Amino acid sequence: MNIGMVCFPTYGGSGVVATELGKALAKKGHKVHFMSYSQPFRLNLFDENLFYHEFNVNDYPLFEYQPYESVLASKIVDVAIFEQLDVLHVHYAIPHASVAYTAQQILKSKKISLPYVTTLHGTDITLVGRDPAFEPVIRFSLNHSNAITSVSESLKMDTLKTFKIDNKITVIPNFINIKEYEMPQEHCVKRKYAPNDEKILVHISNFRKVKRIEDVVYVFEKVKNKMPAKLILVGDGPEKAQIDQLCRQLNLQADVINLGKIADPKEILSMADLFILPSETESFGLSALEAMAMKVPVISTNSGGLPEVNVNGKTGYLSDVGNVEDMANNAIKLLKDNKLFEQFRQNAFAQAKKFDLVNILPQYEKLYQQLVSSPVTVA
Ligand code: GMT
Repeated sequence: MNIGMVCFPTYGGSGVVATELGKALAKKGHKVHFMSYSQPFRLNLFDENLFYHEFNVNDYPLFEYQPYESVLASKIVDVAIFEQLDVLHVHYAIPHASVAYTAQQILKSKKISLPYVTTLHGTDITLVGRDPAFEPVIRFSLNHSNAITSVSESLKMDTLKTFKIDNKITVIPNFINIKEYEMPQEHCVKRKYAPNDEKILVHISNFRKVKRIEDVVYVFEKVKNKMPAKLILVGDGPEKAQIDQLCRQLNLQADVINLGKIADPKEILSMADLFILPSETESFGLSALEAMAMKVPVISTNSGGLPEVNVNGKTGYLSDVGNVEDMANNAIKLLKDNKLFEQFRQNAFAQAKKFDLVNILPQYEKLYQQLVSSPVTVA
């Protein structure tokens, strides 16, 4: 199949899912055409069957806001015609679902059929999508998607609660390629960050408010009061400066290591003892799954789709949003009990295996196949 893939190229779960999906489809012989304004950060263009079509959104003085949607729709039309796309897969509803609809209508006028799949990732529904200003456009473009997928049952429920969707929503969870996590990782860096064998807590995100990174710091402070520990923060974003300040206020700066943006966090995760994810809302929590695939138990909130990934008392612990006391107690309990900790590590890995690529990829392929075999009418 010739598959068009649209995603945001920036650091974020939706871009990771789109890129890893595209890479896996390309390995199976499909031709995958990415369209974006810059290269998605995990995309390797030397891989066979992967293509990248960049577009520029011109900064004309008349525009206070650049016409991203129009340029992207034109790019989709162009790529669909010249690469003979069979199906288009857009990630993150805003604004990609309505852009896909526009492109589909333009192609229809040229008697070309292009079904599109919209994958809902999270904040496109739970945060940004809640803005009533988007409602008519999101509802319309989702109802006109030829298929909608959501990354968790929880996000599906949130979508149905927020928007009047008559269309079917199929849950296809986030995935990892477990084989890549079974490979031995480089461990020499552990000595660098934890020279005295301190426990290592890790948080990875794009540092937005919704991640509640201050709770990561408070949990770490409580853990550090009980045992030697280090906190590794991976990522960058709007909350970063405030978090640095908080670490200084709490006099933790010597034990907090900031690594900034890292495209592939496997090496960092391989030296982690615990992964901390105290998000306000989290539709799935891909970073938690990546940690679990590396046998790292997860201390998280119970919000959104997190309970579908992190099993309380088995692969980690779940607490109410903001309950740093509970999160810290759970972390300390696990870190102090070697036998329990080892059990959680094995459980985390076993749970992660359920989300292995080999189980998830066929679900996307089946969906594309269904759309291709019943094309949209181009009358
Ligand atoms: O919030 C992020 O970290 C980025 C965001 C995105 O859409 O780029 O992530 C969302 O999509 C991921 C992939 O499907 C999910 O695993 C994350 O849980 C989800 N984030 C939130 O719901 C906050």
